[in-house]
Amino acid sequence: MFIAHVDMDCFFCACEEKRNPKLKGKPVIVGSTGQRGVVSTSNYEARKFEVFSATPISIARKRCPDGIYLPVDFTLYRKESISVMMALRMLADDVYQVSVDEAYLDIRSLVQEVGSPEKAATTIQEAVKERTGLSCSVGISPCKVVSKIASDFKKPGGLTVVADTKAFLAPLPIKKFPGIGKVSVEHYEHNGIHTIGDLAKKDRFWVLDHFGKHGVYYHKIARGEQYIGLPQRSKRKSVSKEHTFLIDEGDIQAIENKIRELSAIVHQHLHGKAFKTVSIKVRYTGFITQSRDFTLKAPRDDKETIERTALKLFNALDITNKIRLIGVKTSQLIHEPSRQLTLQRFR
Ligand code: TTP
Ligand code: MG
Repeated sequence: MFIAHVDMDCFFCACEEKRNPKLKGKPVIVGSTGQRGVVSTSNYEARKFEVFSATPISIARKRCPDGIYLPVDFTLYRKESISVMMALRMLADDVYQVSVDEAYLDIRSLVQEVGSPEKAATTIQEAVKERTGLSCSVGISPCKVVSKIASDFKKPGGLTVVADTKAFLAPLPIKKFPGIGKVSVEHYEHNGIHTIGDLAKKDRFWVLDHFGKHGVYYHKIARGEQYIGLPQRSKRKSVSKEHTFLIDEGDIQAIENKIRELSAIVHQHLHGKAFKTVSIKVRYTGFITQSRDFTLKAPRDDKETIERTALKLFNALDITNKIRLIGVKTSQLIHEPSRQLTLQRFR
């Protein structure tokens, strides 16, 4: 099993630098600009001045008076985040987005295809760069907790593949475990546990007595005895989008335009998956509903095929009444090969 954790490098700042390349090379700080605000993030130039996420802006301005201070623009970051996730979905068997700038990926097939987890990590970084111009760090291991620690290991642009979990974790401070906060760290240190290796050396019952069930959870990971995977997700069988007109529509041109619009949305929601069947649904005034579908000879993953097929199905209908609702659906989704189809574009 190979789980990758992908985390964008100084994400908000990187988005700002992409929008305004003149910012590159200068210390940039994004956060609420008022005196009482805190820093959301800073780029690596600003971090040299000890300005980090959650540093009060007033302190940041003292430490880095020549920094460029920008307000938070979530609309921009959300847009970039969507593009990043689209790039990831084209490569992975499954993607679990956990925040605006990070995701876990099941990359079993990718590793097989490119030959090694290192190459898979490079492929991911290049794909994200090509699609968005942004840089990310990647950690790969069989356990999601370890992959998250690994992606943070050599930021920015980091690439860390963990072959020996126990050896990799041993020298790291216990606070590197996601979920072990300040209070827990004090408790662990008070009991002589400073590094993850210190925990691994202890007996399981001692750990249970001192740190409870949570402690045992981390203890097993520290010893490389437990791999935390990604939750199983049932694969979607179809992707569809419908539209109900405010007033029943009789203008064929307007309905065709709506079909084009719905096809584009369906295509976007497929996230690169291929499909074999395209269907339309038409509901007339009075609720009479018709649906038609067409199965292609071979799977396709492009918007034009959805649009063309949906329009053809629509034009073949004998329409005698106004239309209340129109829907476009793709089904017989191909989860694995579609990823390979799209992968070829990165080569
Ligand atoms: P992070 O991934 O923690 O940080 P980052 O991407 O800026 O930098 P790094 O290279 O170390 O990964 O968080 C992602 C974004 O979330 C970050 O750009 C801004 C936002 N954020 C906050 O708004 N407040 C916070 O306290 C943190 C930690 C992040
Ligand atoms: Mg980040």
